[in-house]
Amino acid sequence: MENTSNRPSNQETEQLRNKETKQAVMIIFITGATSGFGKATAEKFASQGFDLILNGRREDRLEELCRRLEKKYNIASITLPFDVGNRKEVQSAIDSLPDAWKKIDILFNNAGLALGRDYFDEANLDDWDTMVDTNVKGFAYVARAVSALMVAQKKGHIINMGSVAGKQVYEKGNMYCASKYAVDALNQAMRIDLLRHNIRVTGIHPGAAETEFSLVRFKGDESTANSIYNGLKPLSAEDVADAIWYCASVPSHVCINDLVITCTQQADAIYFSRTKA
Ligand code: NDP
Ligand code: 8X3
Repeated sequence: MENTSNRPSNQETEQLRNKETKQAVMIIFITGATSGFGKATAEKFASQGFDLILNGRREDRLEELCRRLEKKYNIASITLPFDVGNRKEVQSAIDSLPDAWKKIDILFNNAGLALGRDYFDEANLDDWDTMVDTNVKGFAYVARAVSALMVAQKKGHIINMGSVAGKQVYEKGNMYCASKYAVDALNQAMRIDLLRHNIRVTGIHPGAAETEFSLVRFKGDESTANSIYNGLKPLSAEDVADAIWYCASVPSHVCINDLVITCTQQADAIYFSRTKA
């Protein structure tokens, strides 16, 4: 991927890293930044002075977000559009980063989706494939590629997006739950295997949050998507971004291993207390 004129060159970025305070600017790489948690986390970290590498497949949204946040917070950013499930695209996009942008401090490994909510015996196999390709394989490809950069720096923080669905299986959750259980396992695996490289690994496991998640899950059916939040004040993307900021901003000798976060009306993946309309 070429460095276009409105993105900082290596030299420009080094200057940015050393601007006024002479303090290094921190870089966060966020997958799935075109919407929901990824987008809110980009705004949160930009507001704290982080430079951003933003991924997603919808390039127009990435461009718009980068330009807006650069202007609002005086930070630098770079768009890195690719499909996380495409192994070659993942590696070549990360390889294409200018050297200065390879000094990634935090990876928010967030891109993912649910597709369908069907009984196991009736589930759509294409939906299963897409969820596994994105939530498990894509998730692992990105972390594998970025962790290699962090190993070279002998530091880093990987924040993995799990779910309450990766802690408890619910009816018609089958393959989505399985993909998030895999995230939970890989989150633990990364923490163990990267321990010797001084890399922190955190799993975030939200409950129901109002993003584009349900609209995607129900394939554009707005009324079914909205019904998921009936009688609830669900988490917002900003609530989750604040929790991520907390995990990232604890002292460097502290690692939040696992954080489960739900709205007050949700106890776990199954139990809700909904108010009547
Ligand atoms: P959104 O649908 O709002 O955002 C999903 C993001 O993932 C989008 O930016 C989308 O970008 C990106 N994405 C999806 N597939 C790919 C792909 N193949 N390659 C690159 N990017 C991709 O949902 P959320 O913000 O809610 O979801 C983010 C994560 O949080 C997911 O992993 C989800 O499973 C998890 N989660 C969500 C919860 C909720 O209730 N909302 C609760 C718990 C966990 P684009 O389409 O542009 O590629
Ligand atoms: C998203 C939350 O409960 O819809 O992971 O699975 S849930």
